[in-house]
Amino acid sequence: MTVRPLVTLPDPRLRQRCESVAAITDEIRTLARDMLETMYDAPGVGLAAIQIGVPKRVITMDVSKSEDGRRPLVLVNPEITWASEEKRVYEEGCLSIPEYYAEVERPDRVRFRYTTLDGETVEQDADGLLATCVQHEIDHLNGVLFIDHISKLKRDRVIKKFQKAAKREAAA
Ligand code: K1U
Ligand code: ZN
Repeated sequence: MTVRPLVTLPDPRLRQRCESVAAITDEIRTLARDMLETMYDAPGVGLAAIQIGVPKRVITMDVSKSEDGRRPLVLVNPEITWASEEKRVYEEGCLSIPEYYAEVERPDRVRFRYTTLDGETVEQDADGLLATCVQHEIDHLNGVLFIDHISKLKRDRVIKKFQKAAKREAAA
């Protein structure tokens, strides 16, 4: 398993729509293993394949806070099939926008469907952090970032900050 480098703002790859996975191959299994390794190393509670530069509809998550072990989830071609009218606000972060956090309002509960690495189709209900995380990760697959859910003023400020940092790095 390999920890792969993270793609960060303002990399344009974060704005692309990712391709559906046609079949669960060894390449997809290796990608999922590397994503889990990268997510745990970061550390994060979720990761989308595009965050390591792979434009495929694969996400990993582990929102367990239990001390008795990890609860990794790998979702291939995930989609939200239902969302509650009730909203909840959660302070989100993003491994592609390091050290920036902001409150985001999203549906409180969702139902999502995905394919497992065994090729099985699963439909699952989520609330709490899992509901927030799966919405954040599916957004990544569509080129949407959590800063798109905050005010334009705040979004423009954070984008500018990362653009400046990237320019400084390129010049160094
Ligand atoms: O997709 C990502 O960038 C990962 C992101 C997921 C996420 C966090 C919070 C709300 C919604 C989605 C992260 O994991 S940021 C890091 C983080 O939240 C965290 C890190 C260590 C322990 C607990 C949380
Ligand atoms: Zn993110």
